[in-house]
Amino acid sequence: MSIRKKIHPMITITGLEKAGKTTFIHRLKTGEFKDDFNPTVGYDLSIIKEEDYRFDVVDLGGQQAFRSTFWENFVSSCQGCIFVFDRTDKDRMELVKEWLWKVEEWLPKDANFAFFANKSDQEDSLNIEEIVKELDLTKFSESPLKSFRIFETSSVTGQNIKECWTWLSQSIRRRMEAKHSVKVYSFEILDDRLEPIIDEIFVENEKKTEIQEVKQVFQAHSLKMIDSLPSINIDNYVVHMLKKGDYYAILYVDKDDEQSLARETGLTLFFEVLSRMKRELKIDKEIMENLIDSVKWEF
Ligand SMILES: Nc1nc2c(ncn2[C@@H]2O[C@H](COP(=O)(O)OP(=O)(O)OP(=O)(O)O)[C@@H](O)[C@H]2O)c(=O)[nH]1
Ligand SMILES: [Mg+2]
Repeated sequence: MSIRKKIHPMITITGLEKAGKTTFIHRLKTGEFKDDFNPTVGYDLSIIKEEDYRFDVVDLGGQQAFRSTFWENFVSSCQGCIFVFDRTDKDRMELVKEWLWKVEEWLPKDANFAFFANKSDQEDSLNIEEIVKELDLTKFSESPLKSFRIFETSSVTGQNIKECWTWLSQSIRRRMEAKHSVKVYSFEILDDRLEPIIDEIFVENEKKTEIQEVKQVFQAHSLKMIDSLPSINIDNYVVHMLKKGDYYAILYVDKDDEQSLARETGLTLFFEVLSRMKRELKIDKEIMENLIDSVKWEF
């Protein structure tokens, strides 16, 4: 029995106003250059589908008002990010630097980060050495971000537009596919007196005996810690404790699985089961198994 969380990778497009973010998205989606976009107000979302994947692309407004309100929220939860820099914009280097490094700080450490030296078709533009120096781009070698690349781009000629997208989308896909799904061995829901309402084991035979033992050990030594500990390790398992209102959920997963994903998916299950309980729907093992199966990655 395994759970995979429903997720569509999100890519954020950052950069000061007029850097060329909206024009880039249009070029990427249509292969054409269009030069009369209005400044983006707030942000625009677009969907890019590739085989069975769906990428949600957030084109963020670059004006100060939007930078300081929307950016952090999107950037801090995306899988990939592009910072578009207009290489003819020589007078705003300090401001660009300030926001570039804010984005670097907000980004999840495993996200891919692409820097666009955009409008490369323009003659009067900064060369790469100048850009690297002025914006401190060499510092990315010390950044905790695992993956950073510079692209010289142009939405007029199409230079590096596809190449960058391929790099981003392929890296994100590879990373997602490599992520473990979460194996759920057992799931319990307890009421406020810690009495079980639901208690299911999703494995058979020797494994079932092993899990039963782990559950006994947990009950003997750790159940009383339920209000103070998020999770504990028992042998080859991790037991996660979740609370919502008057109810508790306990999730038994493999210690080799990614535990943040385990917690998130445990919560998804917990909410689903609680909402069924509220509607007074019966929940047996088969229904639990179907619920677990339904919490899959969906691209
Ligand atoms: N020469 C040239 N001009 C570009 C390029 N990309 C965008 N532009 C022009 O730059 C201007 C701003 O482009 P937008 O795409 O609207 O900029 P933006 O980053 O979305 O701006 P905001 O929505 O205000 O944040 C437009 O006049 C575009 O035609 C490029 O690669 N080369
Ligand atoms: Mg725009």
